[in-house]
Amino acid sequence: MKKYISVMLALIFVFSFAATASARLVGDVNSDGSTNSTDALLILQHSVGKEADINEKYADVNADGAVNSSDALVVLQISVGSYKGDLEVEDEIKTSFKKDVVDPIISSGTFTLKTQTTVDGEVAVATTMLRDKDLCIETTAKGITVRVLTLSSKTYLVIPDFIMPGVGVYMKYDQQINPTIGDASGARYVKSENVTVDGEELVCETYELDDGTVSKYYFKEGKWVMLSVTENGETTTQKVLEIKKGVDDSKFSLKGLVDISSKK
Ligand SMILES: [Ca+2]
Ligand SMILES: [Ca+2]
Repeated sequence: MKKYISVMLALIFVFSFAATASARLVGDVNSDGSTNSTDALLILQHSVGKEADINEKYADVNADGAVNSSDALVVLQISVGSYKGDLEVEDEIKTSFKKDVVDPIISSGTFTLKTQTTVDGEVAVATTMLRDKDLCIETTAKGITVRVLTLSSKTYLVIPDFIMPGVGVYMKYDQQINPTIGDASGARYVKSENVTVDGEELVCETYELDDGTVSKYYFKEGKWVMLSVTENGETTTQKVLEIKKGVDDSKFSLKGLVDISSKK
């Protein structure tokens, strides 16, 4: 069964970033930043079989499937300001990075996902490990490492270096923690687009669940670098530092830890 992780938890915080979709000018077939008679001429030359240095994908300006004088006419209308349609369009691209890069690891059911957020200017790193139905989320913030562990549906809070380095404690945690790990087969592909995030060119794939949850997967050169999940109007964004199959089994053990659950 495919598993879907829409992260995460009160431990994980939100940071904001600026993402802009890249747009292009309609009819700018030579990509020089303006739509003018040069573009119209290039389209005409191309349409009569002459070699023209154009982006063919953009040359079908009226999107009727053919490149011909009708497209050149539209470009001329744009250049003289008499065109009524959109002058800029989103540069849409189809990819399947999520399917190829992310899904095989997530659906394996045993994986490690290392993410990073920034809280009040401080970097917080979280490592999420799923081992079948058990989950471990380890965060280090301000030098303190904390682990939230679920083992056979019981939740524990572990502070591994509480007493001294290597000597830790744990307590049973009454509060039910529900990281959203569910069936992702209902996630519907919405679109892919080129976006610029903090000056970096990324590919963004958007997926939506029936309950309205929107997940955006960002990739740089095929590598998964960021995830943002919007649920009930709240967006959580995390940088992805690492994703791989397998977990560190020692993180799922309470062995050697002092149980302080009963002490109030
Ligand atoms: Ca041009
Ligand atoms: Ca056309």
